[in-house]
Amino acid sequence: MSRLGGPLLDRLLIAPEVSAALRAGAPVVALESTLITHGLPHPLNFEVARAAEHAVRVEGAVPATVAIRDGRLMVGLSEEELVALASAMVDTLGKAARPNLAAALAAPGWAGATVSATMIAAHVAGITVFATGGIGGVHHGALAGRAPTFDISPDLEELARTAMAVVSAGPKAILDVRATIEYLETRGVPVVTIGQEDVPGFFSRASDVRSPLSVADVEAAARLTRHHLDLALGAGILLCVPVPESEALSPEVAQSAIERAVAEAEGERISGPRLTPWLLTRVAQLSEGASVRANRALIVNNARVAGQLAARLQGVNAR
Ligand code: PSU
Ligand code: MN
Repeated sequence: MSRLGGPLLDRLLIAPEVSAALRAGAPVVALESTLITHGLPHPLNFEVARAAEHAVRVEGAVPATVAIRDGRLMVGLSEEELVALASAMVDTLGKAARPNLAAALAAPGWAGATVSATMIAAHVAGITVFATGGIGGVHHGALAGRAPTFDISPDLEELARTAMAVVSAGPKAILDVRATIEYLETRGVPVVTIGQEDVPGFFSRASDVRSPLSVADVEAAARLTRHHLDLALGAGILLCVPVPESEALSPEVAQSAIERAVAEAEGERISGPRLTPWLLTRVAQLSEGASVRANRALIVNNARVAGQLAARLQGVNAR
């Protein structure tokens, strides 16, 4: 299996609790931080980050929220650090992914780690389970129309090259979900949905996209993950968990807000790394906060499932 390391190892700052857990072979779950810095409004972002860490702990695993500060890839944040990250002004904050990792590490201050940057840090640290909200993917218009934008998230390439289990509620519904799933197939990334046949629709449980693989429960997901990682193919595995029923949006409500937001973004020529945060914020306004409640619920739920998965992978008995 390809393993990052070397110089990047020197950039890691692993929290004492996390490194003790890794040395002991105890379950650890990495959590990303762009949803804190760019995905959710303050102060909800802090509450959600803390609730996600708590959900991991309840399952007997140690949370390791990943972020960048002053040239270091931090793996595991203290409560004070989480407060500082969550309350920093968004225009002072970078959004670190593989393509701009060097720039983000060279800049002073905090940056949120997207899925790709978090996978890199977690992999170097020796963590195999990671929870996010929704992964990035193929944006609408990336591949179609007269002037395709080619806006495809580095998350997908990272999943193809870094061996790790990523727990999500599917690709974010602001994306072209069907194209995203096809892209992952092309790049050799297994996509496994837990508990239903379709890929979850992020804000809603349903989508009209069939999941390439599905399993009944976390136990079965853990077995498949173990098999996949043991083959050392190099790629990650994407596990998809539907948003909890109580906070799920109906597909119609979600779809109409998303369609309008996507059209407006095009009209305003929003592009690049700004696009995803812009769309999430706009969908929140158009759904009168319902999308944010769904986002919150799915992030915490994914952290819980990732905790269960990590415990099973480390051979720790389920509660
Ligand atoms: N999940 C959420 N909210 C988010 C994200 C995930 O519920 O904001 C972030 C992740 O960090 C992911 C990023 O990597 O959005 C994708 O950004 P882009 O489409 O620009 O690659
Ligand atoms: Mn992009």
